[in-house]
Amino acid sequence: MKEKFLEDGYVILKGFFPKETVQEVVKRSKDIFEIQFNRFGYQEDFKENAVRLFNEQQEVFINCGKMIQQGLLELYSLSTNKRLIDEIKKLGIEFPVMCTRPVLFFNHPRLAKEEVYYKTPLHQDWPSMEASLDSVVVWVPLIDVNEQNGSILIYPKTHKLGDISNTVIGGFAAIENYDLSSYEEIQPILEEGDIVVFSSLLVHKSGDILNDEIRWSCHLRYTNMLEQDFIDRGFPHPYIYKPSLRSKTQA
Ligand SMILES: O=C(O)CCC(=O)C(=O)O
Ligand SMILES: [Fe+2]
Repeated sequence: MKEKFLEDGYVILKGFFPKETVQEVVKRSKDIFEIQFNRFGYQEDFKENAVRLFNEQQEVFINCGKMIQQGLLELYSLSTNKRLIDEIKKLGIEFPVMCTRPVLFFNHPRLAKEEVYYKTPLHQDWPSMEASLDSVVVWVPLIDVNEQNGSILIYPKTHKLGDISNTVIGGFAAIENYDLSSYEEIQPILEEGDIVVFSSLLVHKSGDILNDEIRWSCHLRYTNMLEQDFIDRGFPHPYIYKPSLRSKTQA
């Protein structure tokens, strides 16, 4: 499997997590939103309530997202799952460390101010991570995904091109005007529990959401502390996490 991973730049592991494990991540995320829906007396289904919160209480909506991103325990459990870490090690990441916080997406056009917030452009993750050259992304759909609800699009073997990003779009190291016509484009059809592990240099983007569903997924990124190039670059970490002290500065 490692040879295929190194050759294609990705591997799909069917049924890797029990369905209940990934369902729980969605449920607990929704529970956080529900607390605010209740506060405002919203009584529609989750999607309608979320759209309403987004339109009427945007800061609260964003804060719910931040709390989930920052520390939803089920999301962290998934990221540190022993079987997952063992699998990553088998792919050659001898000493994996999470080089970004886990990312959780709940994508829907009506839950975003700009397209890039629900649909990532063609990009590579590596330039924004600056992690080891063999660093990996674990893409975990939290619902069944397909071409209707915007499953990820990946371009096998493009990791061998190195860093080909040439612009930044919404924080993503995007690729514009690059001829990828000789590469295959695949959009995996995946069920809850399936995962895709791909090289952080693999070119990918979000699919279009053609139905009206919220597309839930999470993305976990691991660097290899023992990769020589990463060691020689002194373990860069380009992410900034800091408090805003807003209540003081706005007083
Ligand atoms: O979930 C997706 O559609 C793509 C997400 C992604 O590429 C990223 O977060 O870097
Ligand atoms: Fe990405």
